[in-house]
Parts: sequence; structure tokens; C-alpha cells
Amino acid sequence: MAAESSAYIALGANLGDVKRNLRRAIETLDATPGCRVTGVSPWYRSRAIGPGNQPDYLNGVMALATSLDPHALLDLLQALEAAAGRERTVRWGARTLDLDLLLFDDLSLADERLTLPHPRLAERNFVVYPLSDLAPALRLPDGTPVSGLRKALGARGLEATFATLEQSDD
Ligand code: A4P
Ligand code: MG
Repeated sequence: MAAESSAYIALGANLGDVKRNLRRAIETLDATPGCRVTGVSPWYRSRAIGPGNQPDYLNGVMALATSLDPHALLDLLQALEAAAGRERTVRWGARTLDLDLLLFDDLSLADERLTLPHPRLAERNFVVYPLSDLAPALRLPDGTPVSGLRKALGARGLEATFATLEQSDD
């Protein structure tokens, strides 16, 4: 059996049935051969970063054990975004589902399809907060502790909501 890698994936959505789209993405990934969801963070409501007047996002992070390689995992994430009805029109525009590959083991790479760690990970509190809730001792490949990023960013525009999607009221 191929050795498993450890990956962290950011989930975000601000259009349509947000909780259902997020829940489906987690369930579908967990049911995919070669992928096992090993943890899901608490959920945060966050002010949208992007053009125009967009609804708030719901953001979280999941941990995955996988035998896929990083590009195959990115293909899978993009297929799940497409299945949720995501339309890529405006960069940073509102979306039914956004799945970003944050970290894959301690890989650092940049090619035309994939950059690891995710290039905007360290600037976004709606990624760093749930990531550090899920993995408080985690470090980026360059040794930066996520707990330090969390302190540096602060919680501006961010509101902790429910611990699990199941605990939310609808
Ligand atoms: N790509 C390269 N590296 C990666 C990676 N590590 N993970 C490429 C995922 N994709 C990666 O992404 C554009 C291209 O990035 C892909 O083709 C892939 O090959 P996209 O998902 O098509 O487009 P996008 O998401 O609109 O652009 P981008 O630049 O990835 O945006 P982000 O950084 O994903 O930001 N505000 C709040 N409050 N919460 C949010 O979750 N999310 C975004 C999207 C904007 N504002 C937000 C939130
Ligand atoms: Mg994206």
C-alpha cells in the first residue's frame, strides 16, 4: 500500500445552500478511494475579501490522509467545486464552494497549476484560525508556527460560529 500523506484543505462558501455544499464536499472526499478525512475544524463567519458587495463567507479547514499525489488531489477538489455549481467568472467573486489545498506534507512547490503552501494562507485569518484550531502545533514547511500567524493576524472580520456543521440550526 502506498504511504499516506497528510493534507490540509480550506473550505469556504458564500452563495447558495452554503452548509449543504460544505457538508457534501467533506462527505464526498471522505468517500473517495485514497482519501480519508481525519479532522474538521470549527466554523467561522468571515467578511468577504473580494470585489463588490458579497455575502459573508462560512470558512473552515479539514485534515486529510491521502495516497493521492498533490496534483491528483487538486483535480479532485476542482471537480468537487464544479459539482457544487461553482462558476469561475470574477477572481475572488462570490462562490458556492471554494476548496484550496493549503498544505501537503512539508512540500514547497510552485508550478503553473499548484503552489504549496497555498500562497495566501499566511495572510488570511479565516484560514489560519480554523487551521490552528484543528492543528495547534502545526508548522509551515519553513518552520513558521500557525499559532504565531494566528496571533499576528488577529480576529478582525471573523466570528466563531458552530463547532460542527451538524450542530448548526438548519
Ligand atoms: N492554485 C494554485 N495553487 C493552489 C492551491 N494550493 N490550492 C490555482 C488551490 N488552487 C491552487 O483558483 C485559481 C487557480 O489557483 C486554480 O486554477 C489553481 O490551479 P480558483 O479557485 O480557480 O479561483 P479563485 O479561488 O477565485 O482564485 P484564488 O486566487 O485561488 O482565490 P482564493 O485565494 O482561493 O480566494 N473571503 C472570505 N472571507 N473567505 C474566503 O474563503 N475566498 C476567496 C478566494 C476570496 N475571498 C474570500 C474567501
Ligand atoms: Mg480557490
